[in-house]
Amino acid sequence: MKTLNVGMLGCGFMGRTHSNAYNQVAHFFPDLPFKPVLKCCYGRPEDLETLKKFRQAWGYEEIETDWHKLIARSDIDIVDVVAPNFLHKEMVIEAANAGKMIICEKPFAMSVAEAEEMVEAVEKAGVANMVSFCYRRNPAVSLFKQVVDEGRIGRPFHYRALYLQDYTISQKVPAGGASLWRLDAKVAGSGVTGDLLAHSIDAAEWINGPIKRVCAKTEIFIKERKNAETGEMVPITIDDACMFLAVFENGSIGTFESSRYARGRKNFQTMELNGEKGAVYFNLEEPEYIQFFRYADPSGQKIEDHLTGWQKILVTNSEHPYMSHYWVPGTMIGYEHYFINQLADFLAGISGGPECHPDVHDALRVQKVCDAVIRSAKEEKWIEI
Ligand code: SOE
Repeated sequence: MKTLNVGMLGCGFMGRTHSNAYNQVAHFFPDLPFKPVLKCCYGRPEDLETLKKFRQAWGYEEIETDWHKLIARSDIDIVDVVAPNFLHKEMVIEAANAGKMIICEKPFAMSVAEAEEMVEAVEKAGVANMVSFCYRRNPAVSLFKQVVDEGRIGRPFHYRALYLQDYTISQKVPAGGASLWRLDAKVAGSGVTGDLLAHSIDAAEWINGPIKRVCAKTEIFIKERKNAETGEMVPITIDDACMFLAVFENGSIGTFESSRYARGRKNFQTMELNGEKGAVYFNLEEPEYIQFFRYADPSGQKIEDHLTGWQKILVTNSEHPYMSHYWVPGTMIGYEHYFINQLADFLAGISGGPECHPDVHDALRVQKVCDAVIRSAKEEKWIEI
């Protein structure tokens, strides 16, 4: 087994999900020829106490408060970027120039222009890379794609995606600091479009192919918030909510909706595809199921009318994606396993297995759709991707 030394750039929520994956991956995917070693983690000097606790909790050998130094170390193999969005570009480019393998959290970049520069640097360096759109690695979402790829939906007509949360409804929620940097446009780039809809767009393009054009409406419900770090009232410019219509290259049409003001919804994510021969539905609040409506087999043979109906498939059999690596059929896995699965796919990719996606090119595609959505809302017109 070859060791792979990891340098983690960030020590927040995503730092935890990624660190757990490095610690767990060899337990569940023992055939992979790599053993990740949590070598060093980075946090800002002002977050030193958090960084020390993070190191202790996940078992990093060392800490670093200057990320340039961490990237420059000759003993680091993988640079894992889980810092706030505005840092992704610099970190990814510097890591590529240093010849490191790169794993980067979504949204990949703040804009298409940034993403293009990052792709160019990664291409030039020829380093292995993956962008973390973790929900693809939910076994039920993977089965959703498999069912579509097997031709069981037939000609697709409608793609429908929701991604709803409600944690910013109160005026008292500040902008900036800890996880609330997501409300600060300078740090996050966009609001729900980059933070939430990027997941929905990635899944949609993976399952249903490229989006051709979009028409969007965004809204900011609370226009001013206190900045958590300075205490000053600051204007809010990120999109609190976003809805858009999409036309896919395969001729189907889609609707996407996202909000942080959907009272009662915490991390509510659904996707549905309706086609000529069938339909598939996924809801993250029932993460181990897909629902499948069978109207006709891929051959065109119609199901007898009295036997048609929605089937709720429990995706825990060892024949289902990823599940043979876990427990016995009928037992569940959770959110953290999506990160373990994606890391396993990345490690399989660098050891001669199937090429790992989403890579920086797929992430650039998502960025193009996100930028087009924001532009469409601003200009109040359809935008071609
Ligand atoms: C925001 O609240 C957030 O943490 C996103 O940044 C993640 O990408 C999403 O999966 C869960 O919600």
